[in-house]
This record gives sequence, C-alpha cells and structure tokens, in this order.
Amino acid sequence: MHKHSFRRSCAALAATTSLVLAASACGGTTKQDVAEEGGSTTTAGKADPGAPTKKGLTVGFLPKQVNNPYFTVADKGGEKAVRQLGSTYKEVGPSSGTDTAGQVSYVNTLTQQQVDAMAVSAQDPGALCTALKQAMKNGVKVVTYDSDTRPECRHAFISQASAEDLGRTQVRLLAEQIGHKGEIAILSAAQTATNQNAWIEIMKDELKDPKYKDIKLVKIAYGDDDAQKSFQQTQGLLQEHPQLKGIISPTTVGIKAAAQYLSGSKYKGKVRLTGLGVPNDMRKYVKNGTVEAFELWDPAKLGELAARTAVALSSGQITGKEGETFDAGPMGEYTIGEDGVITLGKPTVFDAKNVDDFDF
Ligand code: RAM
Repeated sequence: MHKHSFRRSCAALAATTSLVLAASACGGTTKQDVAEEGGSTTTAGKADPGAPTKKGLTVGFLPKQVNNPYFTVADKGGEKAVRQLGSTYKEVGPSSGTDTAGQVSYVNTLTQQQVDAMAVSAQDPGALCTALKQAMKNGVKVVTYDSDTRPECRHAFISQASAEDLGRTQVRLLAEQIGHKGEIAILSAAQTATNQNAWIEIMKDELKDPKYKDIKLVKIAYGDDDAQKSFQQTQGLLQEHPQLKGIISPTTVGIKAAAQYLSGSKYKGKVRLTGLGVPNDMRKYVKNGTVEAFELWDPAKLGELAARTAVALSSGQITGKEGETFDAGPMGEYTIGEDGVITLGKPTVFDAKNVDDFDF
C-alpha cells in the first residue's frame, strides 16, 4: 500500500515536473532502485526461472510510429501474446517517426498510469533515457524492441536479427543485383534512429571488402519514415546522381516509397532497389520488375517476443542479465545475450519465388 502510493506520487511528479527534480524528490538512489535500473550492467536481483507467470499485468507498447504498417503488425503480435498470457495490452505512440519529444511524454504517461511493463521502439538512443530510468525506478519493467536505447536505460532489447546479418546481407543483395559495380545510395528513416544507424555502420564496413572496390556509396538520404518525404528523397537521389545503379532502403516505409517512385519512372528495372520491406507492400513491385529481392523478419513475432519478455521480467523469471533463459511459450526458449540483447532469429529474403507464401 505504501509502495503503491509512493509509486503514484513519484510518477505523477515525474510527469509534471523536471525529471531530475522528481528523481531526487523521490528519495534518491536506494538499493532497490539500483536493482530496478536493470539491464545487464547493474546488479539486478536474482532471476527465478521457476516463478509462475503473473496474470493481470498491464503491458504498454510504444512504437516509433503508430500509423506505420510495420508497427501495426508488430504490435498486434504483442497484443495477442499479452492477452494469451492473461494480461492487459495498451498501445500509445506518436504518428511521426521523428517526434522524439512525443515519445518521451508517452513514456511518462505509461509510468504515471503504473503499467507493469512497457515495450518501446526508440526513435533516438539517448533522448528517452531519463524517462525510461524513471519508469524503472518506479518498478516498471522496460524492454525495447526494433530500435534500442542505451543498455542502461532498459532491462532488455528484443532485436529482430543481428545488426551484422542485416547490414551485410543488404549490401550483398544489392551488389549481386548491380554486378558488383557502380554508384549506390542509402535511403534511411530518421537520422537519429538507433536501428537504422547500426545497420548503416555495418553496411559501410561490409563495403570495405575488396570485392566491392568498384562500388561507391555516394549518399545517405533520410526519408524519416514519411512516405512523401521518402518518395521525394528518392527522386532527389536520382537527380543528383544520374549514374546511380542501386539503392538500399533499410526501412519499410522508405523501400515502399522508393519502389513506387522507380516503378513510375524511366529508372524502373535499371536502378536496383533492395532493403527491408513488408511482403504485402512489396509484392507488386517484385511482380512488375522494379525489385528483385529484399528482406525482413516477421514483425508479429518480434512483437510477440517483446510481450513475452516483458511478462517474464514482470514475473521475476528473468532480470535482463546475460545468460538467463526463459520459456517464450510457443516460440521456444530464449537466452539473453551480451548487453541484455535477445535476438529473434535470422531475416528472410523475399523474391518472386516466395513472396506469395507470406501474408503480412
Ligand atoms: C520501419 C521502421 C522500423 C524498421 C523497419 C524495417 O518500419 O524504421 O524501425 O525496423 O522499417
């Protein structure tokens, strides 16, 4: 009872006043606070893998962007799992992929509403940290999914696939399509997005291999996961670089907009396009010859794993430390890796042969 009202007043304070002020007014750092600041870097309490799965929890999902079809599928997967586990699901989030301030206030709202856990896809690695740490201090379990914050600002990150796999395979796909020769560009999402930037770094590293000596990365453009801006950025790339041979767009909004532009232009089938796309968005561009192959994971499974991890954390079965394992129901057993990262699996490559086998 006492803890309850303590949580409520601190959370309310955090949401209405300066977070720094609120943190000190809430009694500074106690042993429990340190434990709850979680992640793999702190001395979180002991995990009890045999603890029963708690029911009646509230789990809030906070995607980068609510009206993005990718997150609609991911969060539906989360919702289904939360319900199956006997808990309550809610979703909040900004409609723009660059509204970082909006994400911060949604974190504060969820904390204030005393959710048991939240699953967040961060638009920026650092901007949400103060709010997320405040959430953890108030006993909320925090997982990130799709796009991470800093490891000390959450208990675990549910990664879609390793950044290594995703960065290198997209370069390999495009290189094959352009015969390992010519100028290429990247069409990304928001300039601050943790996931996009991690993949782009690996792409640059992959391009250092001598087998790509005739490929030149001429530009990285940012479409902010906004369809219109991504379309215009693609148009701009081709105006600025008329010799462009290929584009990698590691965002579902970007690749769709780029495909739409290319398919209605003289570049169709000549300028190659690959990246991360949703099969239902990309099918027609594969069939009309604009796109040969692209890749993705199953977003619903990513959301489901985020939900199952959030509930396992709230149940005390895991704390977010490397080496802990937990039972993710029909998804099988997962082990927490370095820095509290849990990896969903390998991405799938889609092309004319298999794109009809998927419906998401
Ligand atoms: C967009 C978002 C998301 C990314 C996918 C591939 O929907 O940028 O973060 O993981 O594309």
